[in-house]
Amino acid sequence: MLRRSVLKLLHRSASAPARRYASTKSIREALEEVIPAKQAQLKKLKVEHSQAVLGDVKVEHVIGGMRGLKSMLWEASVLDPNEGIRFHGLTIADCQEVLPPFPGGKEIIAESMLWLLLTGKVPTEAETRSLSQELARKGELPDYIVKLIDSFPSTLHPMTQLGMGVAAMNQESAFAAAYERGMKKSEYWTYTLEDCMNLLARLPALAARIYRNVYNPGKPIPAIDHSLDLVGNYSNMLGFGNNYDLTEYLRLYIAIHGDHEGGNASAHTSHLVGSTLSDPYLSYAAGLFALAGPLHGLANQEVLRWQQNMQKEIGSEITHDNIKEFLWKTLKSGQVVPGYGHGVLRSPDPRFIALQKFCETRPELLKDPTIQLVRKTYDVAPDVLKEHGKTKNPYPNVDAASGCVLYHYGLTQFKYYTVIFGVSRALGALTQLVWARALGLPIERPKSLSMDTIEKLVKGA
Ligand code: CMX
Repeated sequence: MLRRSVLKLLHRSASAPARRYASTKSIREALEEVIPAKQAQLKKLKVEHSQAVLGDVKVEHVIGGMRGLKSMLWEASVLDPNEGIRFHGLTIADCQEVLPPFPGGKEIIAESMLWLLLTGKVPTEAETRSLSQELARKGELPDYIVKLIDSFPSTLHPMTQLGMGVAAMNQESAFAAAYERGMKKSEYWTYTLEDCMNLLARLPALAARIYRNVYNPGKPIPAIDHSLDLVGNYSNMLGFGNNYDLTEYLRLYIAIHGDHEGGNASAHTSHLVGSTLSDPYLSYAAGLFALAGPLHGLANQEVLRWQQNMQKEIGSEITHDNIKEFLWKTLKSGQVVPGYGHGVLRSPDPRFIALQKFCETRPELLKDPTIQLVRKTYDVAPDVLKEHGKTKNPYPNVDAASGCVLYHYGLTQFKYYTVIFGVSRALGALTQLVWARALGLPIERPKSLSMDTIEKLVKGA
C-alpha cells in the first residue's frame, strides 16, 4: 500500500500536476496537453544535437538483422537486456501497483496501459472507466467486415484473417479521408488517433468473430456490454465471460504484452508502413503479418505444439532428465526451442515471471500438467541451451508461458493464440503511430548496401 502511494506520488511529481488525478479528461484531451512539450523536445534535439553520434554502424549490423543498432524513435517503452521492459519508466510490477484494474479485479487492464503508453501518465479510475466506455461505444463491427470475415474458409489461419479484417477497415479511415481533402500536417495526429481508437475498439469483436467462425461455427456471439472493459468484452465474446480467472489472465497478458520497444518486427513494421502515411489500419495490418512469423508472435502457438509433441513422446512420467533429452533432440534436429531466447533480453523475461506469479496464486493452475511442464522445462532448458552454446539468451521469453494458462482454462485452440497477441500489441504499435504523426516524423528510408559495396567500403577503411 505504502509502495503504491509512493509510486503514485513519484510518478505524479515527475510528469504531471496533481490536479490531473481528480479530473476525467478524455484521452484526446490528455494527449493535447502533453504533445507540445514532446514537440519542443524533438525540435531541440534536431537543432542542438542532430550531428551527435549514438554508436557505430558495423558490418555485423548490416548482415545481422540490425541487432542493437540505435536507429529509431519510440517513446512509450524501453527494453533493458537484463531488467526487461519499462513503460514510460514503470516496470511491470510498478504498473501492477499503480494502474487501475477493472472494478473488483486485480490485474492491469488494457485501458489503463493504453493511457499510460499514449500520455505517459497514470490514469485515474474515472479516466480509465471513461476510456472503457468510449471503446465499448465504438466496438461494433461494421456489416461489411462481418461479411468479409464470415466469407473466409475456416482453414485460413486466424492471423491471416485478423490481418485481412484490419486492413479492410481502412475504407473508413478518417486519416485517409482527411488526407484526400487536404488536411494540414498539424492535424495528422488527431485523425490518426481517431482511427487508432476505432481500430482498438473493434479488435475484440473482430478477433472473437474469427474464433467463433473457425472453432464454434454458428454459436451466437454476445453483444458488447457497455459496463465492461475492452478485455472483459473480448473474453465474453470468445465465450469465456463467466470464467473470471481466464478473463483476469487475459487482462494481465494483453496489458503487459502491449508494447516491447520499437525494434521488434511487428512494431517496427507498423511504424515503417505508417511513415509512408498509410493509415493506421493498413499500418497495423502489416505489423500483424510480421507478428505471424514463428520466430516472433507465432512462437506462442509453437510452444504448445512443441510441448504436446514432448508429452506424446515422454508419456505421463515426466522427469527433468527426459525433458532434457527432448530438448537435445529438438536442438540436434536443427530446430529452435520455442519460447526461449530473445533479440534483446539476456535474462528471464519479466513478462514470463509475471505470468508465473499469476499461476502461483491459483493452486488449480499449479496442478495442471501443461503448466507443470512449462515450469519443469524452465528448470532445465537454460542449462541445456547454454551447453548448446548458440543462443545469446538461454532464458524463457513471454511466449514460453502465455499459452499454457489459456489451455488450462479451455481456450485450447493454440493456432488462435497469436491473435490474442495481436489484440494486445495494438496498444503499443498504435500509440507510436499517433506519436509519429504528432512529432512529424519523416518517411523511413535507411541505406542498403550490396556485398560488393560493403567489401569496397571495408577495404577503403
Ligand atoms: N533455440 C535454439 N537455438 C536458438 C534459440 C532457441 N530458442 N534462440 C536462438 N538460437 C540460435 C539462433 O537460431 C542463432 O543460430 P544461428 O547462429 O545458427 O543462426 C543463434 O542461436 C544466435 O541467435 P541469438 O542472437 O541468440 O538470437 P536472435 O536475436 O537471432 O533471435 C529469437 C531471437 C527470439 C528469434 C530466437 O531466440 C528464437 O528463435 N527463439 C525461439 C522462437 C521464439 O521464442 N520467439 C519469440 C520471441 C519473443 C517474441 O518476439 O514474441
